[in-house]
Amino acid sequence: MASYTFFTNPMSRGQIARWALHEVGADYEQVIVEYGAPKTAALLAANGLGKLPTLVHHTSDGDYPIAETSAICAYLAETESGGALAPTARERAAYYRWMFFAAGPLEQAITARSMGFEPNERQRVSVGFGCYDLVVDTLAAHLRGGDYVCGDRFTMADVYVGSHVLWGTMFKTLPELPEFVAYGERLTQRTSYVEAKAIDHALIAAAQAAAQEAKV
Ligand SMILES: N[C@@H](CCC(=O)N[C@@H](CS)C(=O)NCC(=O)O)C(=O)O
Repeated sequence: MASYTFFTNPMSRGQIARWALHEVGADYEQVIVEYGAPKTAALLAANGLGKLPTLVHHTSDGDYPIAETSAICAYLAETESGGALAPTARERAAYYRWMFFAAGPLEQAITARSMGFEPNERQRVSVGFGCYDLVVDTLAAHLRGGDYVCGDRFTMADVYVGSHVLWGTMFKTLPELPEFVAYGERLTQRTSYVEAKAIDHALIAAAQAAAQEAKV
């Protein structure tokens, strides 16, 4: 049995988790979950939300389910990278701050805008992200200060934060600021990124071909 069972769909945040799995060289078996299909008991047992990605780590002490893409990334860095992609003491503040920033304010700001919600002055006080423009400017200012989230070294925070930046600039939910573009170019050259994307893109192409064939 592989060390990890990986519930995913190639057109999901599972792409981020796959990149993380490849960065640490984890041994995993994938379970493709079709959108709209009933959630299996195995997925729901691991994650009551039935959301993707969901990972189950099979260990000699038992099975550990883990969900939330940011948590999956952090877990893999700590558990599988021998410390290489986890933060050092000096990197820890930036690592956690920007990982949580991406999972919280950044994702909320993008989602709110894409669903047509722009908080007014009064709402900005209680909305966790404040306002979209400030979230974007704050992240860009941080990336201007170094090649990676923690400075000059790639860590797992870059898999998560970088995925948001790459996704956002590709789908125009983030502006194509020079800081975002340059950061994205550094990340997409990584072997693990290329390997992981190739798998998801092949799965997407196969699903599209099958759907096309079913129509004929
Ligand atoms: N907060 C979760 C969100 C996960 C999520 O919403 N996943 C979507 C795909 S990107 C999903 O599973 N959608 C299918 C469904 O809800 O049935 C995370 O960051 O992992």
